[in-house]
Amino acid sequence: MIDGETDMKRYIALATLALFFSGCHFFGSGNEVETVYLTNLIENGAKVWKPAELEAYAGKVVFELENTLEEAHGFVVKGVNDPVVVGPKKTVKVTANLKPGTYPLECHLHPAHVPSSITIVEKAKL
Ligand SMILES: [Cu+2]
Repeated sequence: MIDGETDMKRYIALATLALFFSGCHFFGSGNEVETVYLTNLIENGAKVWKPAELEAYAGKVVFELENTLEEAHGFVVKGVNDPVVVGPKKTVKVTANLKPGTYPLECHLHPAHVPSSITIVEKAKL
């Protein structure tokens, strides 16, 4: 009974925290860092970073890169950051400072690796 209550309190605390962080995107002060998630996998026989298209606000963007495959893959925000290698079955975080525009997200290790793209938009001024 006591254990159940503790679990419930823990759950509520976590749920509140999750709500707080998910709300940041809309109500943030403008200084928070946005995180986007990309997963590397095989789709119809091709190596792809998914999703194919991402969107984020201008400023610092953290790319959390999950490589689900058995070989290393690369990641570069073209024209912005240095290429990074994500090892087999590894997750790596890369931070890039991005101005408004659309940037290809490429694997520099495999020319056939299908790129994704991210569109950066200016934060709305209230
Ligand atoms: Cu690759």
